[in-house]
Amino acid sequence: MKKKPAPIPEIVATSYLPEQLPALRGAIAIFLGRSNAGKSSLLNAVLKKALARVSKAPGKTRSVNFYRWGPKLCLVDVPGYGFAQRGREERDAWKELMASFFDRVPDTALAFLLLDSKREPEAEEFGLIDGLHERGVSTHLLLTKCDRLKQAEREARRRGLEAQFRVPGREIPLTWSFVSAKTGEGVDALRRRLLDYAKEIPISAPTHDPQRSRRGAGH
Ligand SMILES: Nc1nc2c(ncn2[C@@H]2O[C@H](COP(=O)(O)OP(=O)(O)O)[C@@H](O)[C@H]2O)c(=O)[nH]1
Ligand SMILES: [Mg+2]
Repeated sequence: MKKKPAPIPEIVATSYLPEQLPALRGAIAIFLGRSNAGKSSLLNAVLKKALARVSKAPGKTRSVNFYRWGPKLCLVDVPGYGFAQRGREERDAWKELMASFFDRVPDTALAFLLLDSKREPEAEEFGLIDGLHERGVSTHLLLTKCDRLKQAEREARRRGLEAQFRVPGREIPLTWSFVSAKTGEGVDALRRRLLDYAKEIPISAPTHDPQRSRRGAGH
């Protein structure tokens, strides 16, 4: 049997403002994490195409970027929360954009939270994990840039995460894996996971309800 060619990824929207956000339908995979975590690099590695801009200076991306990959799957590069130092106005605009975006995210979405494997998870990461869990969105933690870790550091990281996330009474079923956009480690597995996920999700009507988005803006 002839193998089906891989779908060609394309940018479908770049939203700087809430009113520019597109309706979300079908399989939605969101990539979150603070600025410089490696979101754009990983997306490019998964898509095998340099669509997302990789920044030299942290905190550059302020738009939510949507990439369509095949008829059903939409990958979303969500800007990081690492530029609070840029001033109040910009921070407030970012918060509003995030609130509007999360209002549109269906509970069938799949979230990938990226954390630089050299960094410890902090309040932002725990907050995002809890917030996504409350919305019923499954979340997988991706420990990025793992090419920079020695074997012993990996082991330490693994044990640290067990201690941080497997706390008795904390019911959040979080899974994680190491990835590197540089060496490709974990990238094929992630790509397969995305394609399998897309197979499970029917193409549905847009989930965005403007009424709901006005009421729910509270991030
Ligand atoms: N060593 C290494 N560096 C990476 C990797 N992925 C990203 N980087 C670097 O980390 C910085 C931030 O990457 P970027 O993808 O723009 O992060 P974003 O802000 O989360 O989108 C850039 O300098 C990248 O070259 C990786 O897998 N390994
Ligand atoms: Mg980026």
